[in-house]
Amino acid sequence: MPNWTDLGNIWNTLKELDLRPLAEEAEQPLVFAVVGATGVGKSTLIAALHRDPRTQTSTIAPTLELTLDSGERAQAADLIVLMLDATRDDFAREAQLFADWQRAGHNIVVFYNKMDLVPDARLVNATLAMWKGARVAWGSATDSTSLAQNLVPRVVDALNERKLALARQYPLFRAAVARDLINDTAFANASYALSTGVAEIVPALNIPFNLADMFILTKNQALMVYKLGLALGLPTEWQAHVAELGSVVGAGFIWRQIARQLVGLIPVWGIIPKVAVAYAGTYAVGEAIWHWYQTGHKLSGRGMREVYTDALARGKQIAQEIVARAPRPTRPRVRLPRLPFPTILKPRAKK
Ligand SMILES: Nc1nc2c(ncn2[C@@H]2O[C@H](COP(=O)(O)OP(=O)(O)OP(=O)(O)O)[C@@H](O)[C@H]2O)c(=O)[nH]1
Ligand SMILES: [Mg+2]
Repeated sequence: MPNWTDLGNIWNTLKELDLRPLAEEAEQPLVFAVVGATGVGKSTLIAALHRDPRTQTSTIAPTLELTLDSGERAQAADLIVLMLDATRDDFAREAQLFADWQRAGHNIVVFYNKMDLVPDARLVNATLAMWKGARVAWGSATDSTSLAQNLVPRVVDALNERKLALARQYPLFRAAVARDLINDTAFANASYALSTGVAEIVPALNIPFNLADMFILTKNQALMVYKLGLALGLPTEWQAHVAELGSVVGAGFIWRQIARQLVGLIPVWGIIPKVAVAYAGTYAVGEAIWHWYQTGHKLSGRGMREVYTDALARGKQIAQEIVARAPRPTRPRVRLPRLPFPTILKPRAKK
């Protein structure tokens, strides 16, 4: 029988999973076409898409830079970014191209660039109605903070099905995609923990999950770790993730750290602590990886404790929210067929 450390171990779990579809998804080339008038900022934006803000290195990914005259070549791209100079308002040629692309069903984000040069942001309101049905963003290609706040979430939304490829090939999107992956998995694990009911505490393990729960939660966590590695540009072999992230994600360790702090509350609080542990254990692993990526260092003991504390606070809050929202389980009313009144047989006389 597998023991606790086997079940809680992300790396052992990864070994068992078929990871090829995820790796292929992440490596499938994703093509941007950035289209706009001369000098609008296309090259500046393209450089920002590829630059890793942490290492200041750049990825190589296929991106088309197209002027308005060759705009029809944008049709080959997975996403068309139509770039506008926000200080102008004569977008006749842009509107024509936009209409053609829209008719052909292309994925388009309209981006008002050079907002830093616009004296009054309301100016763009005058032309906004031209881009009906598309996602519209604004900001400055020269300012990565403005891109992160406004353009990035709209592009991630437009390419929601291809998030891994997006983040892997274009570092500008890594923070947003990593955040989504961590939140989605932590939430999925919390919902799963809710669905399996109030925990009995397995005494030897001191965690509020039974072995079947542990298997599912750890599997989701393992997939999250692998996807994060792909999104953050690690090689596709899971062994490489072990080498890079192994000590960041100490095996099974995090579940226990988190659970230890909450497990005593189960008899009093019912299901909430269990849901909170499922959320927080997953969230903490994700955060540890994100920290490693951003700083190049693994978290110190104190840093890790801060991550737990934060994860637990979130976990409790999310648990309370999803428990309040979940439909209350009603006891199924079992109607028994009316049975004929039993005839009482006289015990047979012993022979
Ligand atoms: N103030 C400001 N300047 C910008 C912004 N984006 C780009 N620029 C500047 O605009 C100039 C043109 O930028 P590019 O990125 O070369 O524009 P482009 O569309 O590639 O130009 P062409 O390839 O010549 O058509 C450069 O000097 C950029 O620094 C912005 O958001 N704000
Ligand atoms: Mg250029």
